[in-house]
Amino acid sequence: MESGTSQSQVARVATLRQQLQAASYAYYVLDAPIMADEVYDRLYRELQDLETAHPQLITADSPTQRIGEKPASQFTSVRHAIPLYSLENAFNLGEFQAWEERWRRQVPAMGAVEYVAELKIDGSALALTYEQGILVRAATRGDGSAGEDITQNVKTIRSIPLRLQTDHPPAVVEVRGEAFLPLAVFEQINQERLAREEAPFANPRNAAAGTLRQLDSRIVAQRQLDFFAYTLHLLPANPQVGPLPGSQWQALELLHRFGFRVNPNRQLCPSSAEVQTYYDTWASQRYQLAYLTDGVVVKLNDFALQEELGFTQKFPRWAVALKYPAEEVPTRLQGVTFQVGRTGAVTPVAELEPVQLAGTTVARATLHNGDRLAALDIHQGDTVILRKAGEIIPEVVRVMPELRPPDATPVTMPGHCPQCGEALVKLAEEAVTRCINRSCPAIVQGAIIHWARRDALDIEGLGVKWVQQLVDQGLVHSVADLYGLTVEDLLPLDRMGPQLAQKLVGAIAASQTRPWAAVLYGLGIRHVGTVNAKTLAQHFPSVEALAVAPSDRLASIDGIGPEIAQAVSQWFANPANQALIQRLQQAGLTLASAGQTAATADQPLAGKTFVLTGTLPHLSRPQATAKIEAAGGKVVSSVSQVTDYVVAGDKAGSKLTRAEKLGLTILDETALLTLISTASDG
Ligand code: 1X8
Repeated sequence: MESGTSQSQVARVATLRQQLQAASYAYYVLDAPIMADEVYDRLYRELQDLETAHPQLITADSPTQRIGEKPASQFTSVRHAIPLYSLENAFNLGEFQAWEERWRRQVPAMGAVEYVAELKIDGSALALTYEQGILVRAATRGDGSAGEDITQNVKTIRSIPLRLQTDHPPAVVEVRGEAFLPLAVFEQINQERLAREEAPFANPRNAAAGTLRQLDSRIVAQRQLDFFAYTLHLLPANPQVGPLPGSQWQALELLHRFGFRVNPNRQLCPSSAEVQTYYDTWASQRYQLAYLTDGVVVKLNDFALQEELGFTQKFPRWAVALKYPAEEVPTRLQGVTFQVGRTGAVTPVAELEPVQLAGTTVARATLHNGDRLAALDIHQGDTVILRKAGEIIPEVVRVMPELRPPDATPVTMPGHCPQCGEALVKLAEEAVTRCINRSCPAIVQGAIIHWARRDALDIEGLGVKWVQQLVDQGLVHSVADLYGLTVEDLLPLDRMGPQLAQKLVGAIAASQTRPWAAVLYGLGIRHVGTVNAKTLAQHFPSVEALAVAPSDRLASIDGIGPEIAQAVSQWFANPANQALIQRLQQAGLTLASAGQTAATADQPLAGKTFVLTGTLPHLSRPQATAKIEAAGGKVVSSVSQVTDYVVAGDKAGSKLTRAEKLGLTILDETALLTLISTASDG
């Protein structure tokens, strides 16, 4: 024993921990407090004082270890010993029955079976590892094969035991379940965020996932996350724990005995008829719960049968998620606003009387375009039915003409741009209505924000608030104007200072070195994203060459279809765009490849395709790409049989898994560099 620590202090620390742990369990897991808050606080402080005086007495499972630590710089990746599968979805009882028939075909002559029906919690999956009964690691689901180590954050969740409640803990056990934010906490966090002028979370699931990935666990500690356990894996099976659970139902009971919150609304179902009743009941009662659920999970109870059925590539065959239909709610239309995007597309947006929909408050919903507006036959003051597409984006699905106020006028697309007043244009073959005024402030603003993007001209610090002011104050009418801006021009902007202005001017100047492909992408030509821009830049080493290329020549390029080709040649045919290119050339932007031509057969990596995944120790992605391309190789984004090499760094995800499955050659950074240099020598 350490000097200065008496036997009685050791005993006292143990007693305090035991009492605090029992009180916390009663409060957070059982919802049945056994100790007054003041008493808890007094005992907690006594323990804290003893631990401060005798740091050697601190243990990983002490209740004092839940408060969070100083910020981490990043999370490390952890590979899951057993993959975290996702569940196959069934969207109605018919699909559930089809699932049942499918598994039954695999085990012919199987008689009656038991199912366990549980609520499907709309949160974030966690895998918790306990060694000798102590929580040693908590990981996110990640891509299912590897997640992130968020142990410090998870320790702040009060309903997760730091030590299993058993005298004979298994050597290693992994407990899985769902971390979630209770709705009341979610609403409160969003109110606080709005008060601080921060963007609110879209839904409790995002809020929970975002909170778990907070680098500062002290913030996590304040967020009141909660957790329901739903499965456990003994790694390996450990005889001294006593009889192992032979079924899901027994596993849930064991989890409960270990000290976890296990959802009380579980049900052992002797047949699929009871599953259907369970589903119907919770489909209508789910909004009475303090947390969000998005369906029910149905599992075959018997572990032996589960094992016999096994897994597909993606899912267990013995479980299914029976999802609820998207919720629909009525609300009143207060008006329709028209937003003008970067491409000039005008989008009608419904402004609504705020309503609760699938756990969040909705006050706006997109109406997409004029065709959709006409199809809905939406009128001022209409009562509309809202639904969440993919549970996130609210949509108006239909209106209720029977509740329409008398003399209500239909909502139609405006004839003129709400931003600049110019006449709008709608082509017969398109659903979109556009403003085609190149100096429309909404379009200019959108074009500049796109231009400044990381994957385009990468102008750091040129965010919406500056762009808005630059355009509103007439300092900038096109992206080319950025290159004439001086520090003095910027100083009058609201909240601008000399240092910031200097930095911004510097960042704009630095963008002149961005490669031709990035500039081409930055121009914002329709259908020309980063990939097409790269393809075009490879085939046309300069803007002059591209500008004169006929549409059919463009369309003959692998990956460039007729639609893209037409958009490109139309863009360059427009005199205003030709003038813009000329100004960009004068401003010193890179509008040609640096002495590079398309890959030729004598280049060492000609014809080889590469996929990059994860973070390399020294090279950034653009650097690695440049090296590969300089040697004639091609970098593509998705892994397939025809990929020659996969270059994997730290935190490589599903692409690496896929590459391994396909048996492709996997390189690390060193191997890549060796390949390039030896190939060049050869
Ligand atoms: C996901 C979920 C499961 C359960 C509840 N909520 C979820 N989100 C449960 O089994 N009670 S199981 C699961 C999965 O296996 N991906």
